[in-house]
Amino acid sequence: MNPPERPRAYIAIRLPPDARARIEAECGATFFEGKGAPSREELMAALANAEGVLGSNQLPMDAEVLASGPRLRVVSNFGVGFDNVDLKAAQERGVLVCNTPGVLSDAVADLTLGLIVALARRLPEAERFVREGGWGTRPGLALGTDVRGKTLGIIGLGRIGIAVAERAQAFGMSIVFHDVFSESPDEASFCSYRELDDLLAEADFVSLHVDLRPETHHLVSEREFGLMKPTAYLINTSRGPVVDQAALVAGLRSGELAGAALDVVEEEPLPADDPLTTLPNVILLPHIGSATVETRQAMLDLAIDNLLAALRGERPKAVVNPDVLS
Ligand code: 8YV
Repeated sequence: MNPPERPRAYIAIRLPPDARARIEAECGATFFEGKGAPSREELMAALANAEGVLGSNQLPMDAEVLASGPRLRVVSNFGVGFDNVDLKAAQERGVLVCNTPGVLSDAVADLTLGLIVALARRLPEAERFVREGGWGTRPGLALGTDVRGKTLGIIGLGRIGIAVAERAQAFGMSIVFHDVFSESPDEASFCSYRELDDLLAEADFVSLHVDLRPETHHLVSEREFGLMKPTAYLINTSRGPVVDQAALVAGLRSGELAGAALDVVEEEPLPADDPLTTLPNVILLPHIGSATVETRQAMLDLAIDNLLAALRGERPKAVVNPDVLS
């Protein structure tokens, strides 16, 4: 009697040998071996006989791509965000969507506090000053500001937002938050709820921690920048399109806000000629919120766990659309 056919998976990110071996022990796997990510055409061709796919959350899992995988049962995102997947189409096709929540909250929160301090103490400017031969606090090297005693406004108080609040509390900040799902999350009794407009008017630092969905697209735009203090800073480690980038550039140029730190932007990679690159009061990072050795290992472990569990017909640890299971 022939052994049962092993499920087939397509792995759309480069993996270390041990991770590949873990997958191949249970699946017939095809691995993307190129640089970056597969093209749309490569992805659709690879999904033709795949039951599972594991990839970064920049993989365009829209309705057409999902339809190119008639046997597809699970999309396992290497990341917590899932805005790359058409959830409606996945639901209609009975495809599970999995992500990696929780394991990257500390890494993103650490980076967020790092950006708050970098903005407050003008670290990039000071670093450039030393490289150019400067030292001390020459008149042109303006002083920074204290973080202690300032107000941090967190938009989106989920796992990452709460991890940021805990860190900010230790830095002596007052924390206000706006969240559309809960006005009093248990873990955040030390934070105060604010309506969005009130948060924007009150905060010295505004940090975005929402997922990208239609309701949060351009959540912060011209009107919102007009409500912020001219001394306030915006930090975005969530998704680029949550911010109306053209309005941000205009606001930074006109002094509606003092500066910004962006780990994510509307078009990634950021075009070299993007106006943001010309602004001295902007810190730009290449989407490295989860980019630590330990965190990326934990994300990969969880993404593989999710993939293999789904292919075994078991409930994965982290499911975005559990209705599919019923
Ligand atoms: C990326 C992220 O997943 O987890 C997310 O949603 O945006 C990041 O952690 C990571 O950069 C891999 O693409």
